[in-house]
Amino acid sequence: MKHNLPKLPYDYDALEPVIDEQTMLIHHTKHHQGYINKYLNALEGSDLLDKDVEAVLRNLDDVPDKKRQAVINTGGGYYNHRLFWEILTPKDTELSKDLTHAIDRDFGSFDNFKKEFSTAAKTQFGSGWAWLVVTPEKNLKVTSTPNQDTPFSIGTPILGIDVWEHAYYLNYQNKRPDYIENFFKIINWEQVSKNFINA
Ligand code: MN3
Repeated sequence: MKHNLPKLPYDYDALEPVIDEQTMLIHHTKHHQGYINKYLNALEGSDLLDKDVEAVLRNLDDVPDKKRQAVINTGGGYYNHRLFWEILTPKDTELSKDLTHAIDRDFGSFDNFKKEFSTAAKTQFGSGWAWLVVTPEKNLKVTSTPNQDTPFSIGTPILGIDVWEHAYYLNYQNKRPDYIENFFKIINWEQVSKNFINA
């Protein structure tokens, strides 16, 4: 199958002022493209390239030992950013009733969820991601991962925030908490609600 850099569903400057045009351009065309290129290199000649990267990451036991860490790093970067672009939007969107109910059930309230997610994002030491995942029991859970690790061992991610400095440094420098707070203004809740149904 083809492993192309996915087109963004909006312009590079569409998420300003939350995320600036230059950050989006570099993040998409350099970082994300770089992970895809390195993933293709790591698995060159392997029939694992016939599968979608998500299927490969969900079945890491099928990856040869000496390629596994490279797949975790580069395939993770490939997959994580693909999800990240999808769950952002410049438009005002709303959570579905189902997702609202599930958040209330599992976190008590949307505010509690936001607090827990933001704390996970703030306290992820160094580079990584914070996630909202759907567990196999269909519960919502907040978690975080280092580097480009994916959260599949805990559940299917439906929302994630990239807290690598490359995601925010031009605009926010060391102020990761401000980036996280503003991130909530550009979440595509329609897409997250779809992800919730499909998880
Ligand atoms: Mn990134």
